[in-house]
Amino acid sequence: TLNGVPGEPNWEKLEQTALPEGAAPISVIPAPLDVQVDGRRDTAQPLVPAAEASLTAQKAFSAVRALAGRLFADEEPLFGHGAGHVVATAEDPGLPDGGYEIAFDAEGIALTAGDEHGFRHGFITLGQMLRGARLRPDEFTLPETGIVRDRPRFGWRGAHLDVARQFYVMQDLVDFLDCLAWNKLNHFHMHLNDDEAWRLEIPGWPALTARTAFRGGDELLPPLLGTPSERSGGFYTGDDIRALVAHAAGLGIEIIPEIDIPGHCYCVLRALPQLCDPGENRIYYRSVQYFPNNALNPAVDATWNFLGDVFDTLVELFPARYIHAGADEVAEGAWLESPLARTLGEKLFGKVETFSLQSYFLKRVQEMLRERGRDIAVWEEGALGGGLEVDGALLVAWKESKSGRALAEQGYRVVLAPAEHYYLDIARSTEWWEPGASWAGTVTLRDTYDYEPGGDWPDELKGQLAGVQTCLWSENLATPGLFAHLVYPRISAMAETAWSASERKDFDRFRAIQDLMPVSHRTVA
Ligand code: TNX
Repeated sequence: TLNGVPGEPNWEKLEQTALPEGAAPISVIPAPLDVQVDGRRDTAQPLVPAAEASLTAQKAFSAVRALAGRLFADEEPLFGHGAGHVVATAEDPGLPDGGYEIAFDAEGIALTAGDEHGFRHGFITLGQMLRGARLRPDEFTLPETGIVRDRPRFGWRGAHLDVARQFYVMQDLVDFLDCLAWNKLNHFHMHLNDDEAWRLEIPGWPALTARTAFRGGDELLPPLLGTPSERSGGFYTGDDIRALVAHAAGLGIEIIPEIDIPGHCYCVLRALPQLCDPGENRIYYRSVQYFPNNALNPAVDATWNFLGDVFDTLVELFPARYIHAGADEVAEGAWLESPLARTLGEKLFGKVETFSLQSYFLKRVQEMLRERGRDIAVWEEGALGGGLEVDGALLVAWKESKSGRALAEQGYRVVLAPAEHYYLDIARSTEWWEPGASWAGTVTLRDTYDYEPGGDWPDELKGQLAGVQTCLWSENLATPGLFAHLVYPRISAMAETAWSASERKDFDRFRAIQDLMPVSHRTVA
């Protein structure tokens, strides 16, 4: 289901542009930090590891060889064993995390890295060079001499995917992870539930997935339009997640699971009525997306039993430091007419107020995660009403580019995902035929590319900027082709900012190379 063949029509109607004057003739995205190269090597041969490569280097080579084999299955292999361009490898613990150096000379190619990530990144760079040199030999080379020095700008180079509003089968996720890896992205934020569905099997709570994961199979929600397929519904078992986490780890990608609470829980409350306050017996608010009474109630004991089991499951399946607990878009008015919540609010704060109760809810979640050895991540609304304890908390800022700075000033660690630059569900242009949401305007490739994270932050706050990520909300992503259209190449534009030094960014250079990047989901298998 992958198609990275150059010459495919690019749906954003980018003409194929030439590499700008003075740009290094290598087809590498994201742009490396320092490139001085000359000459060209024969491109018929694949890249092969030296026999004496360390186990770490061998592991990275095998992972990248398999990755390229999946991404470009119809092409001549980029990596092999036996005859080819031998890549000598050496370890230098002095190199920065994930960084690498490649030296080209008459003796051959030598890759130096400080860790497995660095070797993987170096091999990906070499594979990208060789592939570009094969497919567009007039523009790109696998160099004869010179040096490439490279290291990532941010540690958090992420992509979020909403697997609640649409179900993605395992192969979809593997294809997407593979594309992330080729872009040197290393965090996959997996949005596992929303008002419409809950996608993770939780032992002891079968009604949750049975009643919510198959749209149209239950009275909770209307069926999806179109022909039912394997993508119309489903959920992930523990074994699915273990396999996915292992696949991602082999590519250097950490999966951050998100359980979106207390808001966005319409289907949970319908499937598990024991989580509702029985006194809250009428519709008294609707969420942004117009779901009635969709917030888990902190004053209902069963809420905490349920969440204990959910977090036990998450901690068992996902090794990541952070567990994301949502916290976005709790409707103003939530809990105000729940007698149990009113009593709790009066007791705790002497008043009943949605965001104070939200803060109480989230601090309790933060504590539950700490007891399980993990830290909490939330969307930026997690700072409302008193917020979280800043120690260890990570906030994902999405509302506008400036909101992240205010969160950092409060002491939080921040990931920037501003909708007007990094929301891939927003339409790419104002053309009448352009699919996508419009609430954040339009997000052109250039809007994504040009965003400068932390550009207006004072230096003393910059240490709190963990990195950047795209978000893909899937309400309207009914077909795989639409997914491809919205995700690529904007995700590569974000990846260049996540990885490359800002002075290395050059939109014209990026444009000339971007169609060599792989695309998942373009066709239906
Ligand atoms: C806002 S961004 C949401 C999602 C929607 C998205 C649509 C955020 C944390 N919440 O529930 O899907 O807008 O673009």
